[in-house]
Order: sequence, then C-alpha cells, then structure tokens
Amino acid sequence: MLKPIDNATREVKSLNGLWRFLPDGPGVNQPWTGPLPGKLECPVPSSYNDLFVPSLRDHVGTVWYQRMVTIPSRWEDQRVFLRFDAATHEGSVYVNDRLVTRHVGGYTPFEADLTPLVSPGDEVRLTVGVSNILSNETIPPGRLVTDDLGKTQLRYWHDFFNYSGLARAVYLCSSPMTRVDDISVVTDIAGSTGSVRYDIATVGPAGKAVIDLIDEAGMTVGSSETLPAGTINVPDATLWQPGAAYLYTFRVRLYHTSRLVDEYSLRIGIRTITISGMQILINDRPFYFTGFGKHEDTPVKGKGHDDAWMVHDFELMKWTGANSFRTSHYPYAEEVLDYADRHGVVVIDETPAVGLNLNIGGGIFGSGKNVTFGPDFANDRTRQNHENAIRELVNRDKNHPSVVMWCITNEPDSGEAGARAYFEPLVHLTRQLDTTRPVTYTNLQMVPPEQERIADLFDVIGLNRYRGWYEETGDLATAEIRLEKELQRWQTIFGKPLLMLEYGADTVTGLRSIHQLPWSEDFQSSFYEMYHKVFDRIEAIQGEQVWNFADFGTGPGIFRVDGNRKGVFSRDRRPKTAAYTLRSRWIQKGNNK
Ligand code: GCB
Repeated sequence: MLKPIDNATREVKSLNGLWRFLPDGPGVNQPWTGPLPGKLECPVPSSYNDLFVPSLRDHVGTVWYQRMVTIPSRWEDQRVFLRFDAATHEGSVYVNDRLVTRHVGGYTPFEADLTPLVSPGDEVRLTVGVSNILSNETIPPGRLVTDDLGKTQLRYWHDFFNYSGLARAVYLCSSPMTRVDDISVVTDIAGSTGSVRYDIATVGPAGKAVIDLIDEAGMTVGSSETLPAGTINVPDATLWQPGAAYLYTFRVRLYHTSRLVDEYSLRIGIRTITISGMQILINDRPFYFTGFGKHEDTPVKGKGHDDAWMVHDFELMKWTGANSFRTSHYPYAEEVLDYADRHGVVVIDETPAVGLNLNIGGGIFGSGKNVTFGPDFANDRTRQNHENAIRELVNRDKNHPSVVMWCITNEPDSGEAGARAYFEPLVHLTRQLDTTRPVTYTNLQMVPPEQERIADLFDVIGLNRYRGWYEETGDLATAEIRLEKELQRWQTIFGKPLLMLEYGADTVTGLRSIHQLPWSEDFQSSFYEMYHKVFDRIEAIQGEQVWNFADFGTGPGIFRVDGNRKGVFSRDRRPKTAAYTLRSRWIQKGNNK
C-alpha cells in the first residue's frame, strides 16, 4: 500500500485537527448513527489517554471520534479513499451509518475505499471507533481482568504505557481509477554501477508506462518502459550512506494513448546490506551501530506523531554522534522513516511483537515458569496476527533505504520448547517478503546462549542486557566480568554478529553521587563506560544501542517513577550526564567498531 501523495494526478486532504470525541460507556449505543453527544473534542493525531480530566488513562474499550468530511466536487471519476496512518489497536470506520472497514494492529496504516459510497460534493459523517483492548491473540498481547470493583482492567507484558487512539495522520485521498498500486524496489551495486530492480503493480487497463530515475540535481539518470518488472542501471551511482544520505526519485508515469493517467514518485536510496561472518556490511563496508532504542512518547500527546518533537529527537541523536536507532517496540510513524532516509540515519525496524513472554513483568522480573507458546497464550491465531504484523511492516517500509534490518520480536521466551515452532515460520516469512535485509530479534537476559532455542534462525542476534542494574545491582565490577563471559559464550556458540540492542540504568535527572549510587547520573555514566569497555573486547559485537533515548511513560509499577527513567535525555529531552559520555565515544567512533 503506497503512502498517499499529492501531485498532478492524486490529491490528499488532511483530516487532522479536532474531532468530536466520546469514550464508550453505558448508554453509548451505535454512536456512528448520529452526531456524538457531549462536548469532548480530541486532537488528531494524538493519543487520547493523557488529555482529559478526569483522566482516561484507565479507559479500557472503544473511544469514538467523529467529524464531517466533504468530498471535493472536482473528484469526478476518481478513486476516493480514507487513509489512517494508524489506529491503536483496532479501528472501525463508519461513513454515515455504514461500516466501511475494520483494521486490527495498532501501528500500521490502512485504507477504506469510499468510491462506491460517495459522490463528489457529498458531505458525510465520518465516525471512527478505536479499541485499545489486547488479548492473548493480539500483537502485542494483553489480558482483561476484572478488579474488586467489577471494573475491567487491561494487563500487558510490555514496559510502556498502552497509549491509544488516532495517534497518526488521517487523510481523505483521491487517485485515478487506472493507477500505480504498489512499487517494490531492490538496489544493488557492482563496481561503481548501481542497479534498481523494480516491481510495479497497477490497477486498470495496462497502457504505456514511463519509469524514470532522477538524481538530486533533477537529471534523469536512467529510464525504462517495462512493466511490471525491470531494472534500471545507474553508472557512477551516488550511494545512500549512513551519515551521507543520497536519494534518487523513482518516478512512474502511466499513459493512456498520450494522456498522463497516473504518476507516483518514491524517494529511494541505492545501497546494500550484507552479513559477512561476524560483521554487518553496508555498501560492502563494515558498519558499527551506535544509537538508541527509542519510543514514540512525549508528554500530553503520548504516542501522537509531532514533527517538532521528531526533528528535535533527530537533532539530539545527531548531537550524541548516534548513527542509528531501533523502532522499539512497534513500527513508528512513516514520517520518521522518511526523515531517516533523508538524513542518513540507519534504522532497525521492529514489529509490535513485544511481551510474548509470560515469565517477565513490566519487561523485567522472572515470575516462575509459565508457558507462553501454546494453546492458552501465544497460539496459532496469535502467530497469524504476528504474521500479519510482519507483512504489514515489510509492505509499508520495504522501500526505505534507512531500514537495514527487520526485528520481528522483542524478548520472547526464546528458551521455551514451543518458541522454535512458533518463530521458525515467521523468520521464513520475513525472508520471503524481503530477500535483502537481515532478520533479527532481541534475546532477554533470562535465556542464556546454552538454553536459547531460536538464535540460529536469525542473521543477527540482538541482546538486551541489564547487568549492573536488574542483576549485580550497583556492582559494576562483577557485572563487567559476567557480561564479558556471557558475550564470549554467545560469540563462540553462534558465531554471528551480535548487537547490544538494550542496556541501561534508570536515572533521576539531577541526582548526583560520588559513590556509584544506582539512580544517579554518575552511575548511569559509569554503567555505560563499563559496557563499552567490554564491547571493545568482543569481536562479534557490531553495535550498541542504549536503552533508552529518553524517559518514557509506563503503567504504574514500584520500579517506575512517573515512567521508565532509563533515558539519556529526560522526557522533555534535557540531557543527563550520560548523554555527554555517549557523545564523546560515538563522535570519535563514527561508523567504526
Ligand atoms: C527490557 C524491555 C524494555 C524495557 C526495559 C527496562 O528488556 O525490552 O521494553 O523498558 O527492559 O527498562 O526494563
């Protein structure tokens, strides 16, 4: 599904702004059949949870958004559709009294085709129900429980607040009836020549196609007229490099006789990503990842996408010398990947499959031996939803040069007997959908390499480690010895590239101590220095992404002080001391181990 664009043949009308709003509750019955009662208004895009007083933080179920929409009278003979960049976690869309689409999965886009239902000039009532309910079959999983007051509560196994609603853009769009429906681009390099292999899906009677590749100076450097697939070679190609982005415009034009019927342009980068022994190569050069596990998280808006916060986050990452980040623990807004493409930032792109582990609470504590993979929890239907999450992620992000790796799950119970049967088909599916990018996951510290059952399936092994924090708390000397021994074992047993995809210590801004005191800024800094010494001694370690870029919101917990405080920046993006520690290392390292 292509991102909507505005050009000579297509139009995009933003539906962002204030919508009427109503949380579900007693007496709310088929609210799409008329104007929503009450006076609440909710901004789109934004999570709704932190906006209202009294609070909707504990709301479990559906909330309703509504607004009127006019179909432009100039949209004659066009396909008319709605595009939701996300509805977290399940969206039901009604136009006047009619259900037009339902989508499950909180972080990927979906469309509703209105063409048969509306006419140019019509004004329609658009109502969207968004449910935040998670179950053992959804990705991520969750569970409903009833409290002592008879109220329904939602429990989940991931360590970030279940922000919900319409947190990304909503558009009304038009496209021609005969059109480009999808484009997939794979690039390669031979000597100084780049190649762009494409697959183009079209709808409608096939006419003539002209496909051009245009460089940043506006020069056409290659063309083709072959549909549905072909290759354009670019002699002396300028490559997309980490830290030095270069984007070509891949433009498809469809003609009927000599009339232009549709045009779609994608910005693409020519680059390769390969694994060689224990190294990860971008454009045939070893690349060492530095950067962050992040969250889409800001005060008030929750996961609501905001260009100002996004630009500031990228500026701060650049200031630290980071070259990469992981979209922990779900696909981020597409604007974020577009920005990373344009600015040469490397992305590990993650599905929302976090919390497939009944033996941790809030991302951390062992809670005995519960069976995660089996009929009662992560079962066949969960796996189908997981499959779907992978398909939707790859489908949305396959053409982004910044995306160099798929991370299909975070910290599953990978030592459990059923884990292999669950994950093997998912890894195969990911490879089938994209033959070019390596596939990874993150391993939780509770599953050591000797008990690990899925690591060999992956191209790269991601590790999340908290030695010195959750274990060996405050004792960095012991933590250092144990960390090094453990990493050596991972290297010996699997012989694959290892990425440290999480390591960090909660830190309260302004708390200082000369005594290596956990929670102090000084301790967080020393914690990172210790880890870095170890990484530099382990050959297989090919990158370090700290946990986390910034403090972020979570559910309540005795280890969570107004959220998770492992940020190197506070939630309002002020640096802690560790930000300077990282900066002095990463600026010097560049992209090298
Ligand atoms: C983890 C999880 C992450 C948590 C983090 C923590 O292992 O992957 O989601 O936030 O630990 O801070 O406990």
